[in-house]
Amino acid sequence: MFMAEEIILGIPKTFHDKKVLITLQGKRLEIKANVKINYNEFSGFRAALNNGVAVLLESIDITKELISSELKSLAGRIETISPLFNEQEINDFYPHIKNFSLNLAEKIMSRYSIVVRYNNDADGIASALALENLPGVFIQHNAPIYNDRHANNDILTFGRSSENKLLLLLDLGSNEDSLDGIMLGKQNRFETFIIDHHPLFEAVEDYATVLNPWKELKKSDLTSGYLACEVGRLLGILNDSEAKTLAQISFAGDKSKYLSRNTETERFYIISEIFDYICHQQDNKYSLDSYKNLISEESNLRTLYSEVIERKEKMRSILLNTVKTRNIQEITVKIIPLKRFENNEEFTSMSKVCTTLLEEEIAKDPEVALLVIGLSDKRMIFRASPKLIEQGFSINDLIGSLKETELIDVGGGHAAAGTISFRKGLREQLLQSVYKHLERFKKA
Ligand SMILES: [Mn+2]
Repeated sequence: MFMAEEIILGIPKTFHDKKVLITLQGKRLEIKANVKINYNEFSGFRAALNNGVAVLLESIDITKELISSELKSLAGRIETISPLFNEQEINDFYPHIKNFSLNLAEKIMSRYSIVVRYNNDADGIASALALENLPGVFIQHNAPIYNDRHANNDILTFGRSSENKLLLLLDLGSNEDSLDGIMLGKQNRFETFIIDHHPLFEAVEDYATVLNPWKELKKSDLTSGYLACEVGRLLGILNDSEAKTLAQISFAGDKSKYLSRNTETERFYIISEIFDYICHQQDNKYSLDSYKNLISEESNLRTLYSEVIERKEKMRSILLNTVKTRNIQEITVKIIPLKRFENNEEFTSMSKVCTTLLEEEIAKDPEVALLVIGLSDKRMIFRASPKLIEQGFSINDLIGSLKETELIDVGGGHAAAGTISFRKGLREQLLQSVYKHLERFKKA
């Protein structure tokens, strides 16, 4: 009989003191489930036994009955948990988070192989950190969509086995342009779960289990990082104090109304800016662990933050010299030629360039109705000021109307931010369509 300290299959504690059948080097063994089992990159489960020797477990036999009884007790425990933050909107939405968590728990208990793809920004990273104790492979996803190229990649890398596979998309996947990738995954036995807060393309729900408050709230303030923190808490793999930190980093990163900047919260804004900065570096060597370590390393934070500030300064001076301004009705449009930045190795994130200009302009005049457009031969990045959004403007609507021109390949975003890509040569035509949309918006 093997015995050890800890466990378990991504849902720590739930199987504690249960007897579990395993096959170990060809032998069937019954063990107490208090064995620390770590999932190892799809090669199998590794159990650290109490003598300290790691053994590869070939299979673990967990019966349907065991799972359903565990799910029942998890459901009971979840019933008693209330949200991290006591807000009406959150309380109303909370049952959706509980449901999603139970669905996810069932897959984990059923030993699905898990691939987690998290968006490359502070919110995406906070989401991944909230769920890092799930037994799976975590991959930073450097695109706002999950398309068929990504799906093919996952099918090639992880799809050979006949096991059940789960793809968990964090802070991405809800939009129309992700539908094909998700469908392709489904045809290849990947079940997709999504935690996201970008505008939801409802057909995605036919192919994936989606946690996204957009449908109910039509707003993105409940960030993916916050939602993932609640899921982590409900599953018992994240404690409240870590959850609070990560949720607030995600609020800061996505400028959610649930956090405002003051001396007490400054720290979260600094961390989110650093995450946004380092995750875009071309030779990004940051693993989830190093992101996590940064949160508690005061001295590193300061060094990195001064780098961020320095880089922003440089960006500012280039911006001031290159931006073109025009006015359409009462809307100010500022156009940034991205070429100037794309050739500069320091500025790997063009979206950051656009956000920086937006923030600068809002700092100068909080009441400015401003649309920032980052422009290159193949893409446009949009950022809208709060005042413009207050007037009813939405970048998502703008992109919708650009899609009607059939000039763009992919595009998506929320009210305040979005990106489109298109073939070379269509830039001027698209820019005219943007102006037309702005004129129509003003008249409406
Ligand atoms: Mn987000």
